[in-house]
Amino acid sequence: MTEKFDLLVIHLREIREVTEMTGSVVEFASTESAYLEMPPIYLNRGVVFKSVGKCSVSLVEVTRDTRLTQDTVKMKRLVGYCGLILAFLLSCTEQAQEQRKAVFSQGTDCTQIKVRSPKASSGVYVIKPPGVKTPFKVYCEMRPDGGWMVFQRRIGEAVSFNRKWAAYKNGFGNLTGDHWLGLKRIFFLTKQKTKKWTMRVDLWDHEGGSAFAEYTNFKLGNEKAAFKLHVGKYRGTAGDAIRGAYPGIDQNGYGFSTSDRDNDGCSPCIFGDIAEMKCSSRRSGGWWYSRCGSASLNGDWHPGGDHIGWASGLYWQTWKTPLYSVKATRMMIKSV
Ligand SMILES: [Ca+2]
Repeated sequence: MTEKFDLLVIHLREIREVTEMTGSVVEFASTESAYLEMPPIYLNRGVVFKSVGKCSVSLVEVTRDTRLTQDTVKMKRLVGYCGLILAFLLSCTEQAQEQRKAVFSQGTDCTQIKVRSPKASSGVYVIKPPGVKTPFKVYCEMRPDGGWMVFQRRIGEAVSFNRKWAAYKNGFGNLTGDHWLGLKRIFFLTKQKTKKWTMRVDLWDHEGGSAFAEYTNFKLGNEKAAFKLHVGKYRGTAGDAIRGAYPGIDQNGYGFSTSDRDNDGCSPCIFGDIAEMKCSSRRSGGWWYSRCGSASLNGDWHPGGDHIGWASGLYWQTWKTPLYSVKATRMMIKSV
């Protein structure tokens, strides 16, 4: 059996060797990858999927507004063309099709993968939550208490978190290092009515210490609701900074804010002699700021020795002062 795809269009500076592919993603020898979906055609970089067998690939170079007339290819008008555009006509063997099914069934989330394979190790997996069209890669932290899907990690300054709404919505960074998985994906996972989710925050300081906070019944609202944060009961050693170090700054129930999307409840907020309109301006990264609140883990990362005194740092005010920027953070969820 030959499976035919209509068309794949990607932006590349040069032709790369195709190393892996799935039904919807092709991975190249470099870090680029591209989604294949009809319609629409859309592009992605830095998200890679596991190999699902060998596929024959024939390259067809096309230019803007060119229409291919081959019977298996329908060229859509290319909008926003820049750089070299290549079209790949792909066909896979039946064997590849079988392998693809195997890869696609890695699970609906990290928790399910861990239940199915109790010895599974931490690492990058492909998941496909119900109702999500395109599977995506996530980092699963496999622990004795379950498989957790990491949606935020800070370990250094390799990736800037000073980004706008679209980036926080769609995700950025490297799954095995600093990254933000994307509000859209977290929303799709946690909106499932058949499951509840526990969210865990891990924090590490510069002196070798660590602390955690766990919340039951974690979920996000949709984009219209600004991905509103919802958490249930707290337990942990870091304190409940989501609800705040003092009354009136509860982040539970608050929408997400970025420098270009203000849902922080300050218009302005008065802190001593400072009137603040946008919590994200001093704290840089996006967060569920609630009158700025007392947790902020998407600000600027600061190295040890230079980690005290920043309003822009990574802080969890029920554990350390807001002027103490922690060394590393991790946020993750598991289904229960
Ligand atoms: Ca505001």
